[in-house]
Amino acid sequence: MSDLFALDGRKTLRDGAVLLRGRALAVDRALLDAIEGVVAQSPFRRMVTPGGFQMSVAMTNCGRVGWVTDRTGYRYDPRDPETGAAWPAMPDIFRTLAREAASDAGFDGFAPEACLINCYEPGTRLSLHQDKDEQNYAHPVVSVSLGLPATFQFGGLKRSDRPMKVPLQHGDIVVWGGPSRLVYHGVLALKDGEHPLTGGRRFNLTFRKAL
Ligand code: MD3
Ligand code: FE
Repeated sequence: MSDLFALDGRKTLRDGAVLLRGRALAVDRALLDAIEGVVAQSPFRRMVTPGGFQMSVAMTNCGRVGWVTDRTGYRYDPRDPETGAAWPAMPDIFRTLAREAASDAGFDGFAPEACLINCYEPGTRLSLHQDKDEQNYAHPVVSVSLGLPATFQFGGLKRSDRPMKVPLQHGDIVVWGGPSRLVYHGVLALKDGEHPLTGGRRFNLTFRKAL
C-alpha cells in the first residue's frame, strides 16, 4: 500500500500537518447553512491591511472573538467593526467538527474561540503568510474547505522556503499543529468553476484558539 495516503483518507503533509480528506463531507450542507446564518448577521467584507491594501478574499467571523485587519494592524476583536455588535455565536456544528478533526489529528480537547470564514471568488488569492496573531502556538489551527477546489501552498518557517502545492477539495480538513503551526502558507488564485452547493465560490473555515 502507498505510504502517502492511508485508506482512511489521512495524509501527513509535513510534520504536524494532517490532511483529512473528505472529513467534512457528511455535514457539508449543515456547514453551508450555518455560514449563511453567520453572514446574515455579520456579512462578508474585504478588509484592509495595515499597509493600506484591500484583501481580495472576503471575510467574516463567528465565535467570542474574530480576526480583523485595518490600518491600525491585525487583531482578534470581540466586536464586528462593521456592525459594532458582537460576532455571531459559533454554531455547534462548527465547534463539534473542529474538535473532532483536531482529535483525529492527535490534538485532544481543541476548544477554539474564533472561526474566520473566508470567501473566494474566481481570481481571488491569499498570498503567503504566517498565522501569528494568536496567543499560544501550542494549539493547532483547523481548516475546512467547502465549494470550489483550490491550490493550497505551504512552505516552511522561512518565507524563502520553497512552497509545496496541495489541491484542497470540498470537504477536506487540514489540521496544522506542532512544528507546522507557524509555516508560511497561501492559496493560489481560484479558478473559474461551478460547485453544486456553492456555485462559483469557495469557502474556508479556520478555527483558532486565539486567546
Ligand atoms: C497553516 N486560509 O485564513 S487554510 C487563513 O484556504 C488561511 O482560506 C487559507 O490561511 C484558506 O489564515 C488556508 C489552511 C491553513 C490555515 C491556517 C494555517 C493553513 C495553516 C495556520 C498555520 C499553518
Ligand atoms: Fe493563514
